[in-house]
Amino acid sequence: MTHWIQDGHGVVSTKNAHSRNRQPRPRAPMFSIHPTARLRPSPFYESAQAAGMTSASIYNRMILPTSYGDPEGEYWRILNSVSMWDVGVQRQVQLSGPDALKLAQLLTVRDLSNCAVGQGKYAPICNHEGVLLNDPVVLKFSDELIWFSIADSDIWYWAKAIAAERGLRVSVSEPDVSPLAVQGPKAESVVSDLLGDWVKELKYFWFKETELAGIPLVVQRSGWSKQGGFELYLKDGSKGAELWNRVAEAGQPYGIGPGAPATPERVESGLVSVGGDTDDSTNPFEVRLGNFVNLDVPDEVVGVQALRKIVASGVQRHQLGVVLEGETAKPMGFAWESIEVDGQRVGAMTVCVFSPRLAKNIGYALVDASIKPGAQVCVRRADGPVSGILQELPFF
Ligand code: THG
Repeated sequence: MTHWIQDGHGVVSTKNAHSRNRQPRPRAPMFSIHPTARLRPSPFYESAQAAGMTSASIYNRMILPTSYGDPEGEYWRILNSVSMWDVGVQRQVQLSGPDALKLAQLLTVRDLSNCAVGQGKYAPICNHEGVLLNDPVVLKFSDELIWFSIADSDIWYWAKAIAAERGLRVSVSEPDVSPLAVQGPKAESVVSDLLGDWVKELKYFWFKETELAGIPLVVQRSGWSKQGGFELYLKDGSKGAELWNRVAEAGQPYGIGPGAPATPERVESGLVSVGGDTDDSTNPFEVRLGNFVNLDVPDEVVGVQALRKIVASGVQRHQLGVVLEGETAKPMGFAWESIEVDGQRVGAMTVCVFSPRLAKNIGYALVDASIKPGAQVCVRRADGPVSGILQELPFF
């Protein structure tokens, strides 16, 4: 049993098996986000605030709630029961018109020719040099209507530019669509109680359009965790609070609570954060996304020719897990931390977080391809060097 203690300053500590690992963190200066029309709240923003949101990040020029004051409790809830996340920042880039499918295929190096109507695919977008720009989930409604559910970069401009340069008959727009994720082992019970048993038949990444008491939705078996779950894409931004409340109510018997994409869970699970774990020269092979690249897509697909050359000449870096020595939680700050072997820089740690399951600080290493799992490394951390061991990903 875990007992959560609020110390009055937003710092939460716990009395459980791992309490020796937890130290009060230096208190961050309090600030609030200045409202401006440049920065959009999601339709769930008011609900997230009412639910006690305590921290947020910025993603696609929107506010992404990241915690409700109890990060470790929120982590265990995703693992053991069910959590609901405002991920309205996962914006949709809508391609519509006779050349929608053609544009979609030009934009991603994953082969979409076998993507069925009603199916989603995880589909990396690269630039002409093969550098990873984004890793959206593609949803195919028809050959003439496709969504790219994007990560954090401005794919609207990119898609519009490629469409214009290639003379395609397609309109690129941003529809009124905002995902609410329901993640965890009990997510299926919550979503089937809400929408019906048919959701149990949905295959991984497949989706269906539906309605919940007049709230228009797309329901997909997906989400940025490896604990299973669904994403409810709200198609009417005026109904955010209504959807939030209905999910919270349906989830109550299963112990649902507000949460967010959890860094410890995603790192343990080996999920990539494009922009966080990648830099302006990272290609998909370097960060374990090679399985989502088809080198035999047509030459006109943006980036594929560069990727063929990269494969032919050998991929220079790869992404491994790193387990650090020490049992005190020391998450990473804003910047990558240098990784050395025998005093030589071989790459960087791109994320570091305390893993509650391993009771260690773990992270990702983007290192020279010659550095293999099992290697002993030194990470130049903010407060001094720490040794660690590299291993294959995922951790779980
Ligand atoms: N859901 C939706 N949109 C999104 C995300 C999401 N847009 C932004 C961001 N997340 C995109 N990034 C990812 C990264 C990984 C996965 C999904 C979106 C993912 N990957 C699995 C894996 O790597 O194991 C499965 C991939 C597969 O087998 O196809 O789920 O979360 N709507």
